[in-house]
Amino acid sequence: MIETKVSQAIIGTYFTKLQENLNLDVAIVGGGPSGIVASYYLAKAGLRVAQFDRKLAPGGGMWGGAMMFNQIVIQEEAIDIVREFQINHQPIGDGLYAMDSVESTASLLYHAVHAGATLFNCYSVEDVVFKDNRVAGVVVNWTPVLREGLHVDPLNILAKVVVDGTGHDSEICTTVARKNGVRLATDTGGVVGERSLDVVTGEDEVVRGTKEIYPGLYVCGMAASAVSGTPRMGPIFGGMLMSGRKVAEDIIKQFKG
Ligand code: 48F
Repeated sequence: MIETKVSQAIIGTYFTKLQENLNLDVAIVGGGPSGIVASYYLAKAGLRVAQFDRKLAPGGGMWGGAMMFNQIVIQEEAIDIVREFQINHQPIGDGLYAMDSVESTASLLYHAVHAGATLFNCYSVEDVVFKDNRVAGVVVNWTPVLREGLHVDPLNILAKVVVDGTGHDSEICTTVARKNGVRLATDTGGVVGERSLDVVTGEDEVVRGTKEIYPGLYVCGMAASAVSGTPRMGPIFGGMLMSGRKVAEDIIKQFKG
């Protein structure tokens, strides 16, 4: 009966996908633009990468443009990434381009999946696996379980490297520092906290702050700004894309020398 076949196909293929992703090279936490770009370049380099986002629709803060005007701005420095993802872009002068935020987000997601990354939505990463003073994986649960406050244990997914791409709250770095009493590679040893808006400084420093913040844990995107205490930048997205590419390049170097 087709009714049974539909259910069997969904259950069978879903659990195969989950089983295949229990031992990752890289687990990306957060499906914002920086994390998706990282997934794309990592998968393209042949690494086993999965990305976990707590929302139904990954994409983070990119879908909404600015104040729900669904356009974003990108600068010349990131235009090669925009071209790689085949996103339409309209020059607006001064080395800046405007792009449709929905098309941009959809293109990032499409290319990441086609490069070989696996996306898991509705997954909240509530903790990490921490072994021998290294971050060694993620602890995941269904977002609705956490929202309902149900007493249900999570599952563990091992990863040689974890990337915190959780945006403004830098949730994974915060959790690692708080739960394990360790020092992160920041001025204070903890999460410094994002500063108020300054576009030029913010865009430069988010890329500079994209790094391994603790053994086994990298940080990208707004999480990198929050951890290192650099300014936010608003709806210009070049820094996010370049941060995603940089974290991927650093990790690929670590794997392939
Ligand atoms: O914040 P977000 O879009 O990440 P980003 O790559 O990009 C930031 C920009 O969108 C924008 C900006 C640019 O100038 O300022 O804000 O830094 O997306 C973060 C994603 O992480 C998910 C969350 O649902 C969102 O989609 N997320 C956050 N914490 C968790 C998580 C968690 N613990 N587990 C799973 N997903």
